Amino acid sequence: MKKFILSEREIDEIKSLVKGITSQYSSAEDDRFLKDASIIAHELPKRIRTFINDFRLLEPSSGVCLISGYPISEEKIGKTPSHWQYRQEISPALEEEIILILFSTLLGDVIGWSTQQAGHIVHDVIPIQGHEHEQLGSSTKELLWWHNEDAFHPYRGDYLGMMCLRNKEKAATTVAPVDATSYLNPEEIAILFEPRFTIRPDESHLVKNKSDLQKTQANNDNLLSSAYQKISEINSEPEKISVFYGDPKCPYVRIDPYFMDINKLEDDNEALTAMNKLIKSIESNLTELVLQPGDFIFIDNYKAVHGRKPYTTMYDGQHRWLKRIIVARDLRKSRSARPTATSRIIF
Ligand SMILES: O=C(O)CCC(=O)C(=O)O
Ligand SMILES: [Fe+2]
Repeated sequence: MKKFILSEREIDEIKSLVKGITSQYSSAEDDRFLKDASIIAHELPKRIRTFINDFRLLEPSSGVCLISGYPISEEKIGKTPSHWQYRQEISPALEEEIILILFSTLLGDVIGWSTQQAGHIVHDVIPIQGHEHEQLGSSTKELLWWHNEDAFHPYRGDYLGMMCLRNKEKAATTVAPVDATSYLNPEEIAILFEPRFTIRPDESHLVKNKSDLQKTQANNDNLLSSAYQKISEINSEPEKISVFYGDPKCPYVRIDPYFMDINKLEDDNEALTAMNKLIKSIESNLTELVLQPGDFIFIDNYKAVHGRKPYTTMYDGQHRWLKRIIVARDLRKSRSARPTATSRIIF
C-alpha cells in the first residue's frame, strides 16, 4: 500500500487553505464550493498533489493509498452522532470534510446517491444501535463482507475515500488488491469477462434504510420515487454482468459476493468454479487496517475490495466515526441519472 505522512509544514499549509474556505462556506456540500474545489486543490502542498496524482495515473497494484498524520481535535469534533440522519446545521467536522473533498478532487469528481444517506455526498460511517447484525457499514457484530463499493450499479465510483475521526474500538477495515492474473488462468479470466453474473443492490440503498425525512417526502418527490423504483428493479431482476472488465492482462473488477446469489450459478458450473476460485484468492490476500484518527484512505474501486471486521462498541459518543466519500473520474458517465450537469447526486 502506498503511504504518505503529512509533515508539520504541510499540515500548516492545509490548515491555512481550509481556513479560507470555512470562512466562505458553511457546508462541504455547498454547490459553489464543489465547483471550485478542483481549483482550490491546486493550492494543496505539491508533495500531496503528486502522491494522489500518481495513485490515479499509475494505478498501483495495491489499489489503496493512505495519507496520515492530520491532527484531529477531539474537543472540536465533539461526540460521534448516534445516526447518520442526525446532522448538525454546521458540521463540527467541516474542516475535515473539506480536506477529504479537496484530496478527492485530485482523483475526480465527488458524487452521491439519492438512495443513500439522504442524498448526502459526505457520509458518516458510524455504528448504529439496532443495525448490529445488518450487512451495512453501521453494523458491528457482523463481518462486513468485502466488496467493491456500489458494485451493483453501472455508475459506481472509481474511488472510495474514508477519513478517520475516531476509532477507539480499533475496528479493522479489510482491503485486498484483485490481482487476477496471479491466481487465475486465462480460461478462468475469460469466463469472468463474460456477462454470466448478477449483483443486487447492497442494503444501504434499500427503502428500509431511507432517512425519516425522505420517508415523509417520498410521495411527492417523483425523482426520488423513480430512483428507489430503479433500485427495486435491479434488486428483483439484476442484469447479467461480467466480474472483470478492461484489459484481460490486468483486469478491473466488479464484485460483491454477499449480493451475487452465487448459489444460483449452479447451472453454470464453469462460472461457479471460476467465481469461487476468485473469491478464495481474494480472501487469502485480505489484510487488516485499523484506521487512526487523522488517516485518509483512498481505495481504487476498480482494482481493490474492502470490508470491515466485526467489533464491539459502547455507543457512548466516543464510538467509531469515519467520513466517507465516493469519487467518479468521469462525471458525464452518469449524466442521464443526474438532474443537471453540475448536480452530483445520482437518482
Ligand atoms: O467501516 C469500514 O472500515 C468500511 C465500511 C465500508 O465498507 C463502507 O462504508 O463502504
Ligand atoms: Fe464499502
